[in-house]
Amino acid sequence: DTINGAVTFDHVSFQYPDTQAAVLHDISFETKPGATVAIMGATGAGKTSLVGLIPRLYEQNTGVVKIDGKDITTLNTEYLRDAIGYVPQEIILFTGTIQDNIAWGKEDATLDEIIEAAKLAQIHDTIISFPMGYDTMLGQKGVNLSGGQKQRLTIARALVRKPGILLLDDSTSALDIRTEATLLQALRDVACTTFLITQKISSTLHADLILLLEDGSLLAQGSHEELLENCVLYQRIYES
Ligand code: DGT
Ligand code: MG
Repeated sequence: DTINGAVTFDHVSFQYPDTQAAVLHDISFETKPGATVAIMGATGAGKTSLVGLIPRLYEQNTGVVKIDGKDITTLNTEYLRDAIGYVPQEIILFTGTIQDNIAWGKEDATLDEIIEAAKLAQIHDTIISFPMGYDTMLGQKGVNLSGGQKQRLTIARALVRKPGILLLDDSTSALDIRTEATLLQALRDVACTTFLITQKISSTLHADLILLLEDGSLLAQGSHEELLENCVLYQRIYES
């Protein structure tokens, strides 16, 4: 069972179980399968919390989250975690080969699948430029990757499962504008719905939908042109 990747939030609110204050307030939006959704907002605005609700890392308190029209609370969690690729804000790489790092969590991935994921993540050319290619060791005994290379490696790790939805939590912050644009286009080409948490206007320019969060509320949503016209905060971010 693959998913198409239509995501709907319908009046969703959320607070962490151990706290009193709500972190997300009455969030509603919907995306088409294969869409690029950029999420912006200041630190603490609720961006990571919002994307965490999609694979049910946390349960929303009120409202409904739907994937392909189905309430996610009725879906099997194993299935959800398999269908959704999640690249967390903190990068985790271990001492081992590049191939093993990409296959982490999906140890039965074939080399062909690993290469396909690396190509999609725009890191294949870098990998084959190393004398040992996919067998290159990372860490103390091997190469040291740049921040942007590490980010793309962890994106490849998520893509090896061929997810219908990809969650990128600030995972393109170290990429140059062109590489990021190529990555987003490649994800579009394979119809992978992509949620991209970002601080950069360059990443929002081509998004189908931009969600601008402020203190856990959706201050504005729309395309770049729509937000430029209608949202003072977005204008300010654009001009800064
Ligand atoms: P960032 O990554 O610094 O740009 O910030 P966001 O936008 O990703 O914010 P987020 O969702 O991590 O945090 C929103 C609020 O929720 C903030 O007041 C901190 C709080 N919060 C985040 N994670 C947890 C958690 O695991 N437990 C509790 N109790 N609160 C949390
Ligand atoms: Mg965050």
